[in-house]
Amino acid sequence: GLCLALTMPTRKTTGMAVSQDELKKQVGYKAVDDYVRSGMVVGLGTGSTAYFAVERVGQKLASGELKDIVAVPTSKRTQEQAASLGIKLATLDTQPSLDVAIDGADSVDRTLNLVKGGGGAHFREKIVEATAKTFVVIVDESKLCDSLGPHFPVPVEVVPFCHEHTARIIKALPALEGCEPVLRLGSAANNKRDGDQPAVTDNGNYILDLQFTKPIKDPRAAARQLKSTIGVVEHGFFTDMASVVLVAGKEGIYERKP
Ligand code: ABF
Repeated sequence: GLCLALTMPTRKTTGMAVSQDELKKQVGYKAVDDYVRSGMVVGLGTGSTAYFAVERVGQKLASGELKDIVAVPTSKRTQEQAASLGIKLATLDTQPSLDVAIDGADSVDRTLNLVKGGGGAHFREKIVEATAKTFVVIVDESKLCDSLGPHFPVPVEVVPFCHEHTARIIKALPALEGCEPVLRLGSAANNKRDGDQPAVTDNGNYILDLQFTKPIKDPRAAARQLKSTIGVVEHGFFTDMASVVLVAGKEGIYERKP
């Protein structure tokens, strides 16, 4: 349920609307301030909101407010950003359990099931975030939706070999009725199709963005059916994973918990 805990009123800036970028910064910083303590092993997410959480960890290490942080990044670009901030990096091979992971999302439904992967990093995000004791999702209000599907196309990472065959199989899955799989072109970091070649993920695979015109009735069934489809590496449904969702709205930041 929605537990409104207005914790930080959005800074009033002469009545001007607070930009989406400012909202992302506020919620990224707040997640680190509220959930990251010295000595923790932290999963660092990917995307323009998670970017600010990474920035905040770097800032607090530099100021001495945080010490002895080990971070596990969820993409090459987060790894580069964290390294540039002097954050000590590790992988799940040496850090099998994380204290906390912080990441963005593309859609958050009423039961806090997520769609992620707009940034093309959902495989590494999911393998990292599944090991975290606490998974903190950071979003601005534009990510909230009544149901998954039409709000944001669901990314699915697939093996390049016979990806058109895999797309046909996905299209016929009962729980994904009506979906239109579209091969992501151009940069893997967004679904804006800014190129004419297939996008390639950090893991060397392709991405199908599943477009929906009708709400997905059962995201958990959709996740199960995708996961058992040969050729699918990982899908963007993150069901029953979020421990808490921090939402940056015009009235301030509030938390939602399952
Ligand atoms: C990442 O956060 C991706 O899974 C998701 O696409 C992204 C949301 O992007 P942004 O925060 O830039 O809106 O974890």
